[in-house]
Amino acid sequence: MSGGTCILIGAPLDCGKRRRGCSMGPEAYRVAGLAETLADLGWRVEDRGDVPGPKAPPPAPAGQVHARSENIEWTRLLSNAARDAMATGFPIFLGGDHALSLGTVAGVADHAAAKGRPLFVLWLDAHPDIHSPATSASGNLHGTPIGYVTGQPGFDGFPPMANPVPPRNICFIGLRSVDGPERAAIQSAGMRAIDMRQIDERGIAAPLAEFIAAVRAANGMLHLSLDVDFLDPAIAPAVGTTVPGGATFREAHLAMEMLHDSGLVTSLDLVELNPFLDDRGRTAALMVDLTASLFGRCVFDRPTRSHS
Ligand code: EXY
Ligand code: MN
Ligand code: MN
Ligand code: MN
Repeated sequence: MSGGTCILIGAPLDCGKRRRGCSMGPEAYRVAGLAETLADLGWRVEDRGDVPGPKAPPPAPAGQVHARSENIEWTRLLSNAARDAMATGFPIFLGGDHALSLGTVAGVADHAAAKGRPLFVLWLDAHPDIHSPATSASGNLHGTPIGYVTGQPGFDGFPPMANPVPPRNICFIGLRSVDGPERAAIQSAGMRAIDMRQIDERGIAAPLAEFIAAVRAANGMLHLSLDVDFLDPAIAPAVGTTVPGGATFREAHLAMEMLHDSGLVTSLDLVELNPFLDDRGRTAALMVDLTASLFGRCVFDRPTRSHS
């Protein structure tokens, strides 16, 4: 897996929640050397700069999902950017908070549908982000992208999902903070939901390998959405929604290495980095390091499946 074109797209979306800071995420990845790291691995890198979306409005009153014009505009802009980038390369969206995935996954899903292939989504996150505006207690849109991309009702004003992702095509790994309505939604839809206890008991390799096998069997395309809070806060403090007991450095790298070897990943979100909360850039550096493992950095090469 090298020699293709990575397309960096800054998505400084910062209005999916109240705490500010994710708007500085795209530049932090650039300062941390993401483009140079990918080029060193043999990839052509095209940095398209930041999508010129609206600045974050003042925080909404508590309990109101940030389904306001700014987020709706971001969703439209990012789905267009995703569709466009998928046509010529491997888009890497530099967040920005997880509300950016309403648009990125929608656009990638449209591309996959045009190709006649199913889209699968791997959600590496402490949270399933499967709320809809009707179930969200916090009113924060970054807790709803999976609700939106699976076509749940309640996203009034947002572009309708033309190609909803089937819940069976979604795999959560790293869960350890799940609200009541989210648990109900996951269980009723029979979604793949790997919480940290399963990782403790089975390791990350076994459940991830099962999901990879399902994607391959379906000739699927795979969108990876990596939330900083998937990682243990001790190694990744720069995120506003830390939850103790996250993935270790090696669990995270093993996941990336396995995904690289699968050859199935075709798009990536890096989300929720808040440089304002970082410790001398070490979280940004770790996210770049993990991206390097996803794009082929390894000690010994292993046979990589032909890329989709
Ligand atoms: N489930 C909680 C809520 O909906 O407010 C917390 C969501 C955190 C979302 C971060 C992006 O992962
Ligand atoms: Mn390779
Ligand atoms: Mn998230
Ligand atoms: Mn999260």
